[in-house]
Amino acid sequence: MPRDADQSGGGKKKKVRVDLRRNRGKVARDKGAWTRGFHSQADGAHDAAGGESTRGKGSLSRKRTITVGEDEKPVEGVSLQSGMIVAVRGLIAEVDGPTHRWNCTVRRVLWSRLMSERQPLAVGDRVRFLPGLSGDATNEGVIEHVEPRQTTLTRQYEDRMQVLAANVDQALIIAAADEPTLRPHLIDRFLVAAHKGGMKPIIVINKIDLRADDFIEDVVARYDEIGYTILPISVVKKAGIAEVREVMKGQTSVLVGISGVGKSSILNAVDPEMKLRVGEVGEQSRRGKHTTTVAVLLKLSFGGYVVDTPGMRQFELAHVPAEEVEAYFIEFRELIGKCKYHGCRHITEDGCAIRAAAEADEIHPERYASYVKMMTERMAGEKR
Ligand SMILES: Nc1nc2c(ncn2[C@@H]2O[C@H](COP(=O)(O)OP(=O)(O)OP(=O)(O)O)[C@@H](O)[C@H]2O)c(=O)[nH]1
Ligand SMILES: [Mg+2]
Ligand SMILES: [Zn+2]
Repeated sequence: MPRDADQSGGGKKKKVRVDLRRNRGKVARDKGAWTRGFHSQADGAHDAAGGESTRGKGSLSRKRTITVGEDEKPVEGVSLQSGMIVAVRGLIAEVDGPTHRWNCTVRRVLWSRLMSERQPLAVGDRVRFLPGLSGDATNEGVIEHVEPRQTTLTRQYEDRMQVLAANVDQALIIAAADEPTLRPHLIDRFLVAAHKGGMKPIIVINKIDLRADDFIEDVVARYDEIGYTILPISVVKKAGIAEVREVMKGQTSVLVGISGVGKSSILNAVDPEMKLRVGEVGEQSRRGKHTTTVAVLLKLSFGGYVVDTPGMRQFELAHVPAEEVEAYFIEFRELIGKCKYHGCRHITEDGCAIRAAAEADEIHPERYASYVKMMTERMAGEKR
């Protein structure tokens, strides 16, 4: 996989080759009946009002005397319903059911188990819940069961795991050509997380109206050459929006990236029915403000679903063991097993095929540097 040698020199501005290719290897997965009845409104934010606390042994939890197994048998004429979590706000999960949206708390035993497994509920989780039994509380329920996840996008955040989205097909990793500064290492971290979680990554470089020089071209080329779909776009110039819409169509996607790269702006551009709040011009760069505050699952008017996430500053990969990291650098794969030593970590070892390829420019040196940085971090983390 040779890399164009002439892409690194010169600071002269020139137009980025907007080589937008079709999304390869689309997986059309049947989401099942329960996803088809989704509401299109994004804003059903009823917030935490009226929910039963999942904490404490107060009168609230004692009021419900019915116990329910996980077998969906009717309990006093009420059976569990299926739904998908579209937002988690504090202790309340908003769940889209077959007919409407529910505000659900979580059965305390289930909550305890999820916490002990360090698997809090996430947007995209498929759940079964007991609809509210008290007469007028028609949109309140209690989650009794969470289905095993097909995919997860996870990061470590302040000593705990945060699942940003569950059961999505693909992660759209959003970066900006500028404002905030493009950091390819961060793209590499999101790529590792997407591969670890079992979803297909697609890279989007927004704001090419602000910067489109050799550096941007090199970044686009390095991912394109190893087989990723990478889309250089501009919401402001309305360039590349149709291609983003095309990769999202019929899929469930999650948008990730640091604050201010334009995740919400992109969604508003691909689907004008969205009307998500976006940051004021210059707001993020001055104050580091986060415009989107919770992850929400939204229905796309042209087919498919998307999770808009709040931008994050860091992306810790504590859930990825050091020995797995090499597998998530896709251009390393054909060289794995060709190093002199079994169990080579590809950092300082003699006869390392991957290090040699990086030195020969066959693997992009910055990709290799990203790998070394993540490995060093992971190895230090595992010693602790
Ligand atoms: N120049 C330029 N600015 C853009 C473009 N796309 C978005 N912006 C601006 O970038 C800022 C941030 O956009 P948002 O959509 O709020 O970014 P976000 O990634 O959703 O941010 P968080 O919700 O905080 O994570 C806003 O001022 C947008 O108007 C673009 O293509 N070019
Ligand atoms: Mg946003
Ligand atoms: Zn090696």
